[in-house]
Amino acid sequence: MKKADIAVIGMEVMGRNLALNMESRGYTVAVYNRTAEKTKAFADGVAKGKNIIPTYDLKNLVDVLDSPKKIMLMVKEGQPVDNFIESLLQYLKPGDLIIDGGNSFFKDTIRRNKMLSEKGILFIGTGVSGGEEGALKGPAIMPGGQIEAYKLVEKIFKDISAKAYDGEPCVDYIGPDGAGHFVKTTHNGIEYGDMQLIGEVVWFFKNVGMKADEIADIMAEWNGESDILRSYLIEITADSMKQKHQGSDEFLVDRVADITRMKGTGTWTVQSALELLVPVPTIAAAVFSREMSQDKELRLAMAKKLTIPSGKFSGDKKEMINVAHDALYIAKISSYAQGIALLQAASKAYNFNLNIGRIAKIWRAGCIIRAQFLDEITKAYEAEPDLPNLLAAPKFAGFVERNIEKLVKFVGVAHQCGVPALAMSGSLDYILQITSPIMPSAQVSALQRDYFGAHGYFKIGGQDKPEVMVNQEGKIREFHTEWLVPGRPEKEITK
Ligand code: NBP
Repeated sequence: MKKADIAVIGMEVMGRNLALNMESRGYTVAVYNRTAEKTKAFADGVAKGKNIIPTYDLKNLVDVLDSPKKIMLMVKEGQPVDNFIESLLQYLKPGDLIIDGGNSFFKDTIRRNKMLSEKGILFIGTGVSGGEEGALKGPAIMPGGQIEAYKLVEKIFKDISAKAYDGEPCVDYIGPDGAGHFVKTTHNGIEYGDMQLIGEVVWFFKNVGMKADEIADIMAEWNGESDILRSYLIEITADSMKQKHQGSDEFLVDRVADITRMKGTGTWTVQSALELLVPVPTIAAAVFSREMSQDKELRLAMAKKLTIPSGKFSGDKKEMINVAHDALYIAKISSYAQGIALLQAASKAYNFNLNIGRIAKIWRAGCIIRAQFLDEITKAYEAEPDLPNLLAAPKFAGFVERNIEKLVKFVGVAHQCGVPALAMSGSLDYILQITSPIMPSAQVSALQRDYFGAHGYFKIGGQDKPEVMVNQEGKIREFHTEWLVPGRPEKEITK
């Protein structure tokens, strides 16, 4: 019997569909699942007659594989991944490869990579994005690990991945150990941001009196061939908003509870951002909004206790739709700028050696945030690899300068109408902060910290000289005021 080229462990939607995808590209795939019934149902169902070998114990799974063995885990992240790695180890030899394709936490991936490489086993932690359909027809794949490990599966990954409009496969070697999972996690954080931003605009439209199908039409227009907002998420918003509630004339969106659950990657993105000191207000707003959405009982109770006065929208609806369009685009640029800044900081901190232009390229198709906008990001980083921030790219900077007042207007009008817009305003304030040579709030809090805690402060040359004062050797000069001493003398701190 022909040996299998690769194995997939985990027969839930992702594992099943990836196995089918691989088989459809000419590979023989061995499969295994903890609960044997799922393997059997798969083998007797859609996999019947295909080059898919069902196995019911791990030794058998490894035996039917060609060497070096390539085994892809598509199971729930966390302990199940560690358990499978431990069980597989007894059957593997140096040079064999384990791939974790689930949404694992990147620090777990770094740990597993280290542990396995000490035993000579290669390990890839890879993001696989695109959900159920992507796994079957072509996902975006973000593999991290040893380059020699990637070489073992490069062809398979390229064959099964989505292809961008120019035919390029949406997969590329991301970097060592946890790089792939970090990039996938950040991709999901950016996805949270996109979803929240779109949700806030849709909710605003609803609050100014538009019906779901009317909003669906606007979204469909925004997904037009050459529209700057054209993206998968806008497309599915348009499609899902038209859906009627089964057996009634109501729209489904009007009957769906305002509770968005989450699995963890958005939270990990924000946690990493906190650890690496990178502000990601839009992504954090998306996570916080999901948290707030889940406390339905609290909101129901609070709505009875506190009535927030709000105005009614009285402006021109058509004009407001155009305002919202450009406001959403700017908010999106801001959100991606935050996500990319996080990738860059992680690249430095963990030596991931990430190439932002190439990562944006991978995201052009297959994944949930796919959009033509990503092409612009790739071009921006190809033209200027050392861009200080995405917002500095001439094309984006120009658009923001010309249209920022629309985001200002959107946030203002939404708030006047009592519509929360945490992510939209987070995006706006991020732009306002990052372009402020002097952040007044920081000046005030620096003084407060020195006053109550003698934490010291730096100085600038004056309101017209925002650069921080340095000494002759170029070192930043630090000062402290003796707040409680009469005359409040100031002294320079020398370390
Ligand atoms: P799930 O995330 O629902 O995981 C189901 C699989 O994990 C089954 O094979 C199940 O075995 C196995 N499993 C569990 Br649960 N607990 C286990 C344990 N203690 N020991 C051994 N196996 C265990 O499946 P999925 O939605 O196909 O996702 C697979 C991976 O891909 C996950 O990491 C997920 O985060 C990631 N991912 C999912 C999507 C998506 O759209 N669903 C997209 C991108 C990435 P059992 O059948 O015996 O219970």
